[in-house]
Amino acid sequence: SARHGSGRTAYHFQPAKNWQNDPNGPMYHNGMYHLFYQYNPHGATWGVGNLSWGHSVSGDLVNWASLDAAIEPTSPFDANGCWSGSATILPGGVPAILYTGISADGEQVQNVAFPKNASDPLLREWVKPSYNPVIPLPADVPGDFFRDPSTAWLGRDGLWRLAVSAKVGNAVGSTLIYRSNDFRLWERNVAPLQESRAAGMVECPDLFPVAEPGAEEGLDHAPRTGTGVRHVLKLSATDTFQDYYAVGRYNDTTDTFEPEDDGDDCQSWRRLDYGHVYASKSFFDARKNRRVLWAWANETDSQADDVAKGWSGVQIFPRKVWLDNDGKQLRQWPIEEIETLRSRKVGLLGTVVNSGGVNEIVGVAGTQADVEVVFEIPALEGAESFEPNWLLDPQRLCGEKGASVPGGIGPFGLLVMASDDLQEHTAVFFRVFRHHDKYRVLMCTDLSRSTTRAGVYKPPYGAFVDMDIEAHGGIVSLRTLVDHSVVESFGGGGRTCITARVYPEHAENGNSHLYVFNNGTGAVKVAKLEAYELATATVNVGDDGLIQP
Ligand code: DQQ
Repeated sequence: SARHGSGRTAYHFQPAKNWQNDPNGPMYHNGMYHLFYQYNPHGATWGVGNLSWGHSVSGDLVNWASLDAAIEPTSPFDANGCWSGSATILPGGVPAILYTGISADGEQVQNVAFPKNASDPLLREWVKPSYNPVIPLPADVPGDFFRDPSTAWLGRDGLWRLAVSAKVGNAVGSTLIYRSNDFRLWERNVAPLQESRAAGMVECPDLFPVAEPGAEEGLDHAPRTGTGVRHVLKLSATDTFQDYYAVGRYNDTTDTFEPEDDGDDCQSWRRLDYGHVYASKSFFDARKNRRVLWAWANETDSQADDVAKGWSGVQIFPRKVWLDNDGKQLRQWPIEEIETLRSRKVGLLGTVVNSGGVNEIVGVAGTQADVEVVFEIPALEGAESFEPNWLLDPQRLCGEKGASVPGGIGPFGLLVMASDDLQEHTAVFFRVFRHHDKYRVLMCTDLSRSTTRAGVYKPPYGAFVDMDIEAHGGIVSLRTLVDHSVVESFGGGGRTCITARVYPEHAENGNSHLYVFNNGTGAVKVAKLEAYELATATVNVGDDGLIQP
């Protein structure tokens, strides 16, 4: 069908057609979720000058109704585009939007917008006060390097703060703080929140507090006197087109952020996802007391393909994020509402996959699936030994030691989006190495066989899973969401995430298979496997009746 042709997704967020990029201003307000997004209403490419804020609402973060664009480039302070920004719920419950406008002069400035009618449950119309921009371009920042205001928060002194990305002077990836007592007049703090001197320009800053290690609830931005609260700073780096985060301490007096275990350059921090996502943004979901993350996953076929199919770009399935027990890394997990889409289920329990084994998981449609596996390694001693320089480039290691290269323990994992003859498949797998007296777990998504089509980007993606597999009894888990052209994987309980876009030829006609495989020398046990077929969600197909707060 047209819906599923060319990799169109069934339960990931997409507008009905055209280009989308960054998620903007996600929020929960009056029983309704809102997602805005960078949208070109005129076509399937990023259109300089016509970026608008697309707008959709949902009662459950799964099914979405599309509304008219919330903000369009119609004013002198945004005539050349309405770029990324964030929502803030003001005291009293009325939301405000802060966003970057590309002015009639081509300069990046920060603007504010408010609901026209705050009692409209869908917040359909937004007004841009004529006093915009609220933050003009500073004298020491070039005109095209000042953008992406964050959600604002109140300090203990009663002043608002927001973070915004800038290149200050020469090639400094700075995140600036502005303060205000009325949300209208903003003053820059002398010190930046953070500087990544080795990075050219950073974008889309997201600063948020996290609960104590291991606690899964989210925190809002309420001012806190406690000293125990850690914060996470996420930055998107233009040099690498990747999202990085550090766990650290935010000082609300100096308005500065210090990573706890990482250096100053964000490009050396952990990545939110070791696949293909960018410009992520989180929000506090007061309905379920959790922090939810969105991110853009763009196409990896050609621009001509995008024009032909009439759309480009998806959002990741929303993820809950929290601080791991180790206090150092985030854990990410698909929000539980995905379970409302689960239909057919098949499972395995205690199956041993011997060396060279490829077991098909029969009974669920392999194009829309949610697969959770718990692998158990009976004997870790069989692990290959690890060469220290491999630490530097896990992605390369995944390329050299792909799914078909035998090892000691692993490669073992899943083959998804596989054709009848296995000519096409995407491999998501682990390999375990011994490094002195420790074990290292490598996670890979290998796209080299994902499609027989030419002109598609098919890299290996990879990263280590920061966990002690020995202390975990030789157990490592994998969850993979498959949605036509999206393969989104969560290794080690969401410690390492890899999102990939795939364009298998065979899937155009429907039939796709799922397998568990093991190309290691040692046997691997599937302690538990549950695979669910997922129903198609209602995503921006215009059925407003479905959306109930
Ligand atoms: N995309 C927006 C910018 C942002 C960039 C423009 C990140 O505001 O910096 O579409 O993808």
